Amino acid sequence: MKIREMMKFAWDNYRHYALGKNELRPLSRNGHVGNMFVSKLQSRSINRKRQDPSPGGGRLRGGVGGSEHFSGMEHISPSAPGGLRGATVIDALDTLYIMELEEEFQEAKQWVEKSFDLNVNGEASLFEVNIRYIGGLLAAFYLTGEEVFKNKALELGEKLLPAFNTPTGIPRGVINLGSGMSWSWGWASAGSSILAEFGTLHLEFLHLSELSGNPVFAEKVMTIRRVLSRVEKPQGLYPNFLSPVTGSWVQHHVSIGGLGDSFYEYLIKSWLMSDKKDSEAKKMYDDALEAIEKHLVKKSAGGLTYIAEWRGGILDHKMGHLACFSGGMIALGAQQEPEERRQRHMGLAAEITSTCHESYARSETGLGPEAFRFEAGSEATATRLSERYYILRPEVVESYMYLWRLTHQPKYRLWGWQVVQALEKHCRVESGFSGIRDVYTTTPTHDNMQQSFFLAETLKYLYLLFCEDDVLSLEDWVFNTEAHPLPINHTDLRAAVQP
Ligand code: DMJ
Repeated sequence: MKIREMMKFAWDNYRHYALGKNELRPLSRNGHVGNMFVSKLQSRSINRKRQDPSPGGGRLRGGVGGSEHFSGMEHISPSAPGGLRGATVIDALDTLYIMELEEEFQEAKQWVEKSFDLNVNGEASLFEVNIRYIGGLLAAFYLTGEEVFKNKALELGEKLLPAFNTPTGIPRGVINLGSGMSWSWGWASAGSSILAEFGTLHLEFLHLSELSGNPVFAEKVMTIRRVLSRVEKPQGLYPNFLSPVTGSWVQHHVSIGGLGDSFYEYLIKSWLMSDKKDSEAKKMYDDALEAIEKHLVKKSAGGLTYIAEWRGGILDHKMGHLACFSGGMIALGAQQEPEERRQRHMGLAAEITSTCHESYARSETGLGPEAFRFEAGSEATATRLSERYYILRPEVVESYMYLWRLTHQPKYRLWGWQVVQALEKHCRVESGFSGIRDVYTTTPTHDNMQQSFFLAETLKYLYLLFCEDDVLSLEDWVFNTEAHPLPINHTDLRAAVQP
């Protein structure tokens, strides 16, 4: 009931001050529309290469600067006048429905019916549109059976297709939804596409094909699968940057956190969603996890297990908050394994989740930093000023939810409840919830942003942590990477599109 109250509070404030905008700014009591998900990158210029949708076409456009790496997964949408709106409405739909916030769900649905305009001429991140909008609409359709959600999801899916017109079929990261032109992020090395972006389409696109009867969506993601399964992998690892033109890796940075994360998640969930028929996805997941265990999993001097990042063979002993989803993923994937592997993977999942819990427990606020390091004298804490913020992210409570459901050890509920209390104390402001700039001070400065994923994921996973297991049972549903539930699919679309 407490978490339901938090959801109502977050929604009511968004609706009151920012309905139709992408996210609520709870301190200034307004919303923002452009630059979706740009908050922590505001100071960076965007340098982007724009390319014609036709293979080989392309011209350079604007901008200076840019950044090779950033520590998050919010893939900045370049300033986007005329872009998609209402991210929080779409992200919140299924959470409102599941929590039986009936009146609020109807408000959200009405906005989708009357005001959600897909005929926009703005730029958008292929990845974000897929996980937040298409994922949110599909989940709302599957939960309610309301055709409006299905139709909007299909319409939006069609608009994304031109991004796949590259020599390899690996899509580019940014698309203009009006013209269909697409290009790569300027900060991505040499016009490359990002593993966690083009590798996080499979679940939604299979459902788009199933619902429309049009195999084109499934074909697009199976082409990506083909490129990835054939390309040579250094030590069995998947680097984060791939050229959509040549299909080869552009830079050897490997991470289970930002830039890589949900690619691994979608391999195991593709297998689960296919009712365990998609054995190719399972094999790719198993092989990837084996390489991660061998090369990236480390134990600190103080006994904490973590997953390091890899830069051309050199380890960076750092874990991003984003990487904390992996405890839940590994536990989920362990369930069907032979006993020895199951136990080993459940042990690994529990240890990683415990390390992520430590990153929360070792801060003054009880909330975890954006990234934490394992260096002499510092374990599971942020050592750089720029990594001390918390933006209402879900990954740690996501792992608590999976570990609770799969082990029923009470500590996961206890840890989840501690997060609820910390959110109430440090992030709840008069008109919504806000991220904080420094988890190591109890007089935190707020960032004035109520992220849409707080409603889609953080509050949903917390709620599910305290529900009975049959509420969105893991036997029947897989959660996309934005926590939108998709039903286990009994049609093997993969077989349908293979020659
Ligand atoms: C969400 O949009 C998704 O979980 C994505 O996969 C990673 N980042 C955010 C939440 O932190």
